[in-house]
Amino acid sequence: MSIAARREDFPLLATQMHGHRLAYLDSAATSQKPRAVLDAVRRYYEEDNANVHRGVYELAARATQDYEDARETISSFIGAAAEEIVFTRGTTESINLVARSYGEKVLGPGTNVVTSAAEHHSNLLPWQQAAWAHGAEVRYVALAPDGSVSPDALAEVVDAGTRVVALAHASNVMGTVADISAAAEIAHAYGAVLAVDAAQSVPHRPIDVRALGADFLSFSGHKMCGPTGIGALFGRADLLAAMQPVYYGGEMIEEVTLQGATWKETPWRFEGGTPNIAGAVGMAAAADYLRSVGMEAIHEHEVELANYLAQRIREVPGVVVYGPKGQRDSGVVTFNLDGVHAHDLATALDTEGVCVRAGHHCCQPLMRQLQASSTARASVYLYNDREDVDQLVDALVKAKEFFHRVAR
Ligand code: C6P
Repeated sequence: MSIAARREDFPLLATQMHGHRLAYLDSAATSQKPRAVLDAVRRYYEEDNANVHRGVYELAARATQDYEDARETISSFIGAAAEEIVFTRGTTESINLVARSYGEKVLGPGTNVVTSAAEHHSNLLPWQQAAWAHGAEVRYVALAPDGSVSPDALAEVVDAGTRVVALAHASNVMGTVADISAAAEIAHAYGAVLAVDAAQSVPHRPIDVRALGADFLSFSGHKMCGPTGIGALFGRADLLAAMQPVYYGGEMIEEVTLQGATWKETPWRFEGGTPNIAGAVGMAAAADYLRSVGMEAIHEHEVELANYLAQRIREVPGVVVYGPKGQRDSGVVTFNLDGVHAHDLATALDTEGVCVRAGHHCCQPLMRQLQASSTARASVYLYNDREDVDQLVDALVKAKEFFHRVAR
């Protein structure tokens, strides 16, 4: 299928922005939604809406079936079993859940969590807070110049006291991709678990949690063509089964007395309260949509486009591109224009219909290592094409001329 035809699946991409064709290059922040997802959510509300796991009537049974079918779809999308998928609000909540529940179980004085300075705050703060609450240490693996985490550097900091290695699969800033299987081997050799922040990988490449050796893996629906407010945590069945709930209340109990309570089996014990049923249905529709395009094809397309993008913006004098110097393996390209604040640049690009993100990208420690207060970031997805990239480059050249004229 041509990219032009694929773009037609995404109604919002037909929008004009400031009189220009929309070049949406911010899918690492959130992706656009195909009609298949919008239709699935609408169908759920129009035909099956009821609360799950409680009603004994037909409609409630249908809603429950939709919700549990969604779990099945999401689990098969990453090579897991259905009971290993906990629905959450997104990556942030998934990581907080693991850090609190698993952290409470394994962290204490003399133990450590290994992570890196390149992590998104959502994969840094939960681990810092969990470790410090239990008297454990947080260790940081040294980053390579391109911001990546090499297995050798990881092996330097993991030891017998390590209980958790928490790493991003794909960086939301640097465009680097970690060797997760190698990280898993290192973690497992010391009896630690590997918790993967897969917010930027599950939407973009084929994922098999078993092949990766991940023990926990977190991701968001909204970055993979699904709705906002829904995400998932994969946890190895034996690990989840030994963990305590984090959210107490309705839906997650077996029996409650005035003296205590018992919990449902996993994954339901982690899903206290009415879940985001429509969100789960939409996320599953998104996974089906991505699968129908093909995850390998999506990855190849993005890599080809990101390399074209990096090469083209490097040709603009005054542009600094961060991350890998050679071939890129993900769709994220971060850059700065000499003498222009990234926010000003992104605002100027917007006037030409180009959406890029600017700021610290929720990675302040990484920004300090880059010695940049902020950067601009373009990120591509399955619906982007060379026309988007060319529109960005033309807008960049125009912005550069404007800012440099103003500065003279
Ligand atoms: N990054 C970005 O523009 P949530 O917000 O929970 O869906 O995802 C958090 C998150 C965790 N890890 C990584 C690697 C991420 O990229 C993100 C979200 C967005 O880079 C919003 S800050």
